[in-house]
Amino acid sequence: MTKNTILKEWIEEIIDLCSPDNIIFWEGTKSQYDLLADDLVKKGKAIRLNPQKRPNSLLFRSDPSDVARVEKRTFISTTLERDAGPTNNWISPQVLKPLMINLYRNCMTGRTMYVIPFSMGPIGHEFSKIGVEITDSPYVALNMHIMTRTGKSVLHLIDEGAEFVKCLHSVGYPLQPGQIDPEWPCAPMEQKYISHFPEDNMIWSYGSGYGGNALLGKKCFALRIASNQARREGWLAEHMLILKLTDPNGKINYVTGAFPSACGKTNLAMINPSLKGWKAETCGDDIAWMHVKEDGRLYAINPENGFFGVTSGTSEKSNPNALETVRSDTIFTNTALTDDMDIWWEDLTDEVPDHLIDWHGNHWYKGVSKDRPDHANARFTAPLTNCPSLAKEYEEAVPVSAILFGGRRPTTIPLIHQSFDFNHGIFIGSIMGSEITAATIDENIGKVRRDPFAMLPFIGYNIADYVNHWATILNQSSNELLPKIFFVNWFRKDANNRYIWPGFGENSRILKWILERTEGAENYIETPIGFVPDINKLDLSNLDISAESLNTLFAVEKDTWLKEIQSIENYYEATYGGNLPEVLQNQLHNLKLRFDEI
Ligand code: OXD
Ligand code: MN
Repeated sequence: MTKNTILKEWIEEIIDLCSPDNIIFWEGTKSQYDLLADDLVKKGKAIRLNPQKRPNSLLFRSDPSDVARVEKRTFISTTLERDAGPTNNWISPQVLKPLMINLYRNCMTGRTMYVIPFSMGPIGHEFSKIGVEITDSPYVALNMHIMTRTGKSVLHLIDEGAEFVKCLHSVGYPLQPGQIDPEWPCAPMEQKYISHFPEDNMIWSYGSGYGGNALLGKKCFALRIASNQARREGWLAEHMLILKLTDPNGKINYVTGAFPSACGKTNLAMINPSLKGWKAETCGDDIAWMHVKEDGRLYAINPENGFFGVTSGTSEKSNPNALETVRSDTIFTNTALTDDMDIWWEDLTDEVPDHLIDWHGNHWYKGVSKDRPDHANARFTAPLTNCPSLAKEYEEAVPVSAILFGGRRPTTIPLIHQSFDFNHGIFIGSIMGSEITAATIDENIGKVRRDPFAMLPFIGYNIADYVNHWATILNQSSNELLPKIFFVNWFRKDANNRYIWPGFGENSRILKWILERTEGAENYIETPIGFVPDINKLDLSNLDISAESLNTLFAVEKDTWLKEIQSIENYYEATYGGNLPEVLQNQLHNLKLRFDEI
């Protein structure tokens, strides 16, 4: 089994507690994956897609109550409530552990327990971390096989004494003899707990089988627990894509980017540049672990081994590389099924099929059925190596030239601006967010929902400490050597409520300007909020865009910004109260002064 006594004892403890019928050690082989996939197809838990169209691919349909991450059931359990901070749900470990132990008692009866050793980051890499997930969900085992590096070579490191994060997961649906197992077992909402114990390097998840609630290497480990490890060890665990850019002269740069959901993070990670001679390649689409190395530069590595992407909105126009990525060897969850046993989702094709099986498993007819046939949070799980734009450096820590923060802001924020320095960049990260639109039923239309650093649901400790931790990174290096920090907003609208900027491949024009800035080009004008492009120095070749549109895209209006400053102050007060980090106090103060001067 294993020579590591900590692992051995933990497995025995969980067997005693959860009483599984069988135990399987995940060895990470293709044959083990195929065997389990076949078994699930045979049992009616998964559908094998047409091998001619979508080789080695499966479709799963979840319970309608279990379709996304559940933030209200996600907890940071620290001894002191203060350490979880104002943005997390907190329960004392003294309360939460006994409560969850009661739930876990005999919860794997009638089920097989999978023990999955996994590495976040390439196995044995200096920046990688190890975990072991114990789960009673075969769906989780298959997904973890794609999303992480698993199997014997990880176990070998654990045998040699490597530390690991204990990740315990159960769908929370024990089976009594003769009881029929539903297609997607899970527990009712009030029994779901996605719990993190950063003081013990431990994750306990109960009651959900979906995505980030259950694939514990991803948000739970690589962001919430890792952000704690990173704070202790002096690095950053961030919700960021990593993109490699090669200019027409062959010069290579890497940028990372944090965007709230629905801002096109995966699309940017797989961008096809419209600018001639430019090449973009993907290192990661969701998570970056970043360390300052001896040379003073910040290096980023993708801890994941796969993509767990939203299907909705992914199309030949928005992201052809993603479509290529899911051609084979992919798990789909909650997409629709076509008559020829392939998958379909809204936006996949212009032509909507006449008949589908929807994500509930029911017949769906074009023009007749009322609801959409796929779920808005339907997902694909695909290996990184499927991606045609994957950079050859995807298993390396790469030096970052620029960090992009973004948001969906129809007004106020220009298409692009650069912070004056690293601390000003931290300020920009702290205020990012998206404007609430009519698409959401919300009385706050027009107000901004802040999602600092795109990490609001993922910071595993007190947000004030998190911001202060970012500021300590500057002490490890200097403004000159650290990445330059930018705010991009692809979503500025005109007076007729139309997006002004064409987006997608045209975003390469902005990436070009950003890289020129990182080399100190005189291609900007200074405004109170930072540097915006000098329009004459932005590459707009072969782009049909009016001077008026450009003016709106880069406008920094004093009146609007005075309102924005008021909104930031209100947000800071509501979130941090008297605990506002000094770096943010100073930056806000300086911003006000700069506006006073014009
Ligand atoms: C994700 C998310 O699933 O950010 O990546 O919610
Ligand atoms: Mn994400």
